[in-house]
Order: sequence, then structure tokens, then C-alpha cells
Amino acid sequence: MQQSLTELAAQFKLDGLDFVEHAPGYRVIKIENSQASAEIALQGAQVMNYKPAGQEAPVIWLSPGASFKPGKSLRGGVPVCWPWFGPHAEDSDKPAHGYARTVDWRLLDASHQEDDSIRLTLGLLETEATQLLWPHVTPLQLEIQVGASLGLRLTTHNAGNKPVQIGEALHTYFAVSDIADIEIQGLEGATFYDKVNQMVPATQQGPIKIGSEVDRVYVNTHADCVIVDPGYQRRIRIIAPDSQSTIVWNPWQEKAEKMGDLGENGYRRMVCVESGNALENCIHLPQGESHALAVEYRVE
Ligand code: TA6
Repeated sequence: MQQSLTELAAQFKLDGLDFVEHAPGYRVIKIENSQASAEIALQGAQVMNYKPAGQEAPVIWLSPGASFKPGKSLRGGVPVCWPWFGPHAEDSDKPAHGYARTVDWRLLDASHQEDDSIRLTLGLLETEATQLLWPHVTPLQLEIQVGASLGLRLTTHNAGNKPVQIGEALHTYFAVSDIADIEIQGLEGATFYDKVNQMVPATQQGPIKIGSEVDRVYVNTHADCVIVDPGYQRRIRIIAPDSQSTIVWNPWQEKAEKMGDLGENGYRRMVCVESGNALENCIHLPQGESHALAVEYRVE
């Protein structure tokens, strides 16, 4: 059952935590405290934005052209791609990147941590419609810790009676001062499959600089990535030891214009660096076992 704003406010009373309707039917959790501010949509458990105290620019980017529609993934923030990444392997009618990002979740717990950060736990709501897309019993939870850094932990439990294969990614849109000025470090020497070049594998030489459409799945790498942004005078460190795949995406101008929800020149202000397990790194999850994908985003 969906939680109403009134129920949420009655059940979860914490300083710095609030519940609002951002657009008709679009319920959002707001956090504002000494450490940071953030907004999280109950649809998709989607972090919409995050800004640590002292930063002028947000760390997580939400498109000014994002449309808040029930059942449609929001452009920006941290969409949760699960239980498959990209197109479904056998059935192209199933939604790209799975369904976790477009269905309702429930807030299960909210607590203050000693350092004044707030930790939320959300659980995906299974329905008849989700069972048609994914006929398995795999409860999914996302813990979100909003503090001086942003922590996310996506846990899949296989409560069914057979093994399942999971593809997943936290499809995070980071805010950048200008896409042409940044570089992404940490993937040097890694193998990637290039979606812009028929998935032909290649090896990353040096840090990534972006000057045209980039859409790559890097595999077998769990090193930290760092977005170096001279314009915002900051480095965003992405720590994701359980992620074997990193996806780097910027649609560039032409594709962005066709997409229609990136805002004017929005492609210049974002880059997706996604931590996950995709392609050959998909997770084989035996019955009775759990798997967690944890990330931390820290400004240096
Ligand atoms: O993660 C990169 C990617 O899979 C791209 O191929 C790209 O089209 C993007 O995600 C956005 O997908 P979406 O379904 O949100 O429009």
C-alpha cells in the first residue's frame, strides 16, 4: 500500500525530515540539517538531489526539464536500475533498466546517526504488475545515508526457491560546471564496451575527457572513480567496492535535444558515472542469499 504524506509524517518524526507533494501524486522526502540537504522521491526511491553543507553547487544533478509523472523515471538524481541493466536480455517489450525506478517504494525506517546524518531505509513495493515483469521473490531495499557524504546501499535478497541473475546500477547524474572541462579518473586500463560503437570492446587509455556522446560499460573494475571539476573547484570521489561495472554516459547535444527532458544545454551540466554490476558482471544469487551494492559519494 502507498503511504500518504499524513501517514509518513505521523510515523517518522525527526528533526530535519519532512514530507511534501512535489507535483500531483509525487511524494518526496526532504532532508535538511547541519550536514546536507537532499530530496528523495518515493517513486523509484530516487534521490533527486543532494548538496553537502558548504557546497554551492549540488553534487547530484536533477534536470530542469525533468517531468514528474507517476510511472515515468525522473531525468536526473539517482535512478535505481534493477533487476536488469539496459534492455531486457530476452524481451524488448520489458522496460529498459528494469522497473525499480518507476514503481512505488515504502519508507520503512528513518533514524538520526551520531554525526547528525539521517539514514533512511526504503523497500520496493511488489505488485501484480511487477510480478509480471519479474516472477521471482526478491525483496529489494535501499538504505540512503544523507550526511557530509551520500551513502547508498541496495540489497537484494533471494527469498525464492531458485537462483536468480541480477543486473543493477545506481545511474547517478553528477552535477558538473561544464562537461568539456572535467575529467574522470580511476578507469585507466579498464576494458569497456562502447555503446556508441556497436559494443566493440576497448581499453581505457588515461583519464576520461568528454567532447562528444559517450556511453560505455566498463567491466571488472571496482577502483574508486574521481570526477575532477576545476570550474566547481572540487573532486567528487565515488567509492563502490562491490561494483564490478562502471557506466559512463553523456548524450551530448544532438541526442539531448531529441530526449527533450534534459533542459536547455543540460547535457553540459551533468555526467553519469554509474556503479553497478552489468553484462558479464551480473550477479548470480542463489536462493536464500543476499547481495548488496554500496556506494559513497564524497566531495574532496
Ligand atoms: O546508462 C547509460 C544508458 O543506458 C544510456 O544508454 C542511455 O540512453 C541512458 O542510460 C538513459 O536511459 P533512460 O532509459 O533513462 O533514458
